[in-house]
Amino acid sequence: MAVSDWRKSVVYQIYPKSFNDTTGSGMGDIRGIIEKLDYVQALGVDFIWLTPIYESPMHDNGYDISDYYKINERFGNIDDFKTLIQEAHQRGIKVMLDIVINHTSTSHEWFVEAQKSKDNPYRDYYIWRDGDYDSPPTNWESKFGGNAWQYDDDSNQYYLRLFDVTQADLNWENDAVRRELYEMINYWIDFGVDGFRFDVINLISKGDFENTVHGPGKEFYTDGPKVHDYIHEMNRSTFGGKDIMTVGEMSSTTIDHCIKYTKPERQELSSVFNFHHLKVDYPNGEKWTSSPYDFIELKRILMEWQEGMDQGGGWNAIFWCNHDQPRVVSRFGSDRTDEERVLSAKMLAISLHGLKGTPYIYQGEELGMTNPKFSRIDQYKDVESLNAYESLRAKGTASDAVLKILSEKSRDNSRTPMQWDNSKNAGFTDGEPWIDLAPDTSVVNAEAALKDEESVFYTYKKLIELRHETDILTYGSVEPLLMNDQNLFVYKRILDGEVLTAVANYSNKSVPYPENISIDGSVLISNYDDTVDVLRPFEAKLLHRTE
Ligand code: TEU
Repeated sequence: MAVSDWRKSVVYQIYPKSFNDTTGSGMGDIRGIIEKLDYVQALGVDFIWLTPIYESPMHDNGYDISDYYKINERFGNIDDFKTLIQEAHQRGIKVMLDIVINHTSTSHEWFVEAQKSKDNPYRDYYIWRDGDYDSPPTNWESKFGGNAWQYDDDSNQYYLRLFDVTQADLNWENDAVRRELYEMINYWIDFGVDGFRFDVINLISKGDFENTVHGPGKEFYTDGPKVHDYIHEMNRSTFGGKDIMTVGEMSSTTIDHCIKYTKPERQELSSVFNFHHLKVDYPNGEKWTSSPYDFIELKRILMEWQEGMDQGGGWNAIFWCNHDQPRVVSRFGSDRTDEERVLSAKMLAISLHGLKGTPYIYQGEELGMTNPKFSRIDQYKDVESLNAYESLRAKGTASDAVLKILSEKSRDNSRTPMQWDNSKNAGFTDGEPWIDLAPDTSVVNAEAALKDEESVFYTYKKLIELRHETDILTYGSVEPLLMNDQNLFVYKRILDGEVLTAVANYSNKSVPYPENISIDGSVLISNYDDTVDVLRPFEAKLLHRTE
C-alpha cells in the first residue's frame, strides 16, 4: 500500500544471510527474499531494508564491502536484485539498501592499492599514521576489541579501523573519496532503490588524532567536527530532493546532533537510529555482563528522545531489535513459557509502536522469535562475539560464565535463521544452515502464526494499519506519565483535541490501574480480549479519545 507521507512508513529489516535459502547453500539469498515477498506484503509494511548484499569477504557479514557495485555471489546477482525491486514494487513495497561508507573491506581494490606504497594514489583514501610496532598512534579502541590502529609492516605505518582489522576507515577529508561514494549512491538511486540506511554515518569525520590521553577515544570521532557538512554535501550530491527515505545509524550520539541530522531544512537525513535505550542492561556501560535491565532507565531514555526530538523538530527511527541486538522478547519481555512469550512480545510491540517516529521491525520479531540460548562457543559465528569470548577468557572469566553472557548479549542471538514452518531447519534451507536455529521452531514459525488469529504476527499487522490510518500516531506530541512506576510504561500522544494513551504492564504479575491519572478511551489495540479492574501480566493497550 502506498502511504501519503513517508513519516507513516513502517520498515521491515531483512538480514539476507538468515532469511530464506533457495540454493541449499545454507545461507539465504535474494531469490529467497523474492519468494517471501507475499509474506512481507501480508504483514503490510511499506519498506524492506536489506543489510549489505554487496561483494564482501564476509568477515563482518557484509559490513566489510569489497565492491560497492557488485552483488555478493553468495546472495545472487544483479539481475536477481533487479527482479527483487520489480517484484517488491509490484506489491507496493519499497526497497532500502544499506550503505557502509565509514569503512571498506581491506579487500576493496582501493585498499589493496593503498597498501602498495605510501605514494600510491589511493593511499590517501584511508587514514594512515606513523608509529612503530607496539606503539600505535593513539590509544583509541576498536569497537570489536583491541587497539583501533592496525600496523602495516611494509610501510611502518598504521591504518585506522574502528571495527574489524579487515574494515579500514575511509578518509572523508579526501575530496576524491567523497566523490566516489556519491557516485556510487547515485548508481543505486538510478538502479531504482527507494531508500538508504547509512551505517555508523556519524563516525565519518575524525577529529584530533594526536590525543592519546583519554580512554577509548570515542569523543574524537563520534559526531566529529565536519560530520554535518559531509552529510549535507552527500544529501545535495545524491538523494536530496528525491523521493528517497534515509536513516542514519548513529553510534553513541546526542539528541542535539540528531536534531541537526534530521531537521528537514538542514538537508541531511530523514531519520536516525540511536542506541541509548538498548544499553539499559550494560551496567556502567559494560556490554559483556549478565545483568537485568533497568526499566526506569529504559523509560527515561525513550521519553527523553521522544520529547527532545519532537521539540527540536527532528525525527526518530523507533525499534527494539536489529541484527546487532538480542531478541527483544528474551530481553525486555519473557520467553519462560509460550504464554508469556506471546503476551510479552505483543506488549512490547504495542508499547513501541505507540511512539513517535518511523517503526522498524526486524525479521522474526513479528513472530516473537527468541534468543537461541546457544550453549557452546562453536555455535557462535559473529566476529564481535568471538573476540569478546577470547578477551573475557583471557581476563580469567570462567567459560560457563562467558557463555551465559554471550547467550544474552551476542549479536548472533538475532542472526539465527528465520523460522518459516515446522519442517527441517524451519523451512529456511535444504542444506546445512550457516548458523544453528533457535530450538523453538515447532511452535514459533510463520506458517503457524499466519493460521492463528491470536498470533504476535497479527498484532504487528494491526499496529502497521493503525500507523497508516491514525494521524495522531504519526504527528501527535508525546507526554510521558508515571515515569517512576516500576511496572507500567504509560505515555500520551496529543493532537488537535485527540488523546491517545499507551499503557503497558512490563511485569508478569497483575497490577492495579494507577489512581492519579485517567486511562480511558476506546481500545484501538490490546493483547487481551477484555478489560478488567487490574492490568494483567504483560497487558498492553492503546486507547483513543476526543477531548
Ligand atoms: O553497527 C555499528 C555498531 O557500532 C554497533 O551496533 C555494533 O554492532 C555494536 O556496538 C557492537 O557492540 C554497524 C552494523 O550494524 C554492524 O552490524 C557492523 O558490524 C558495524 O556497523 C560495522 O560496519
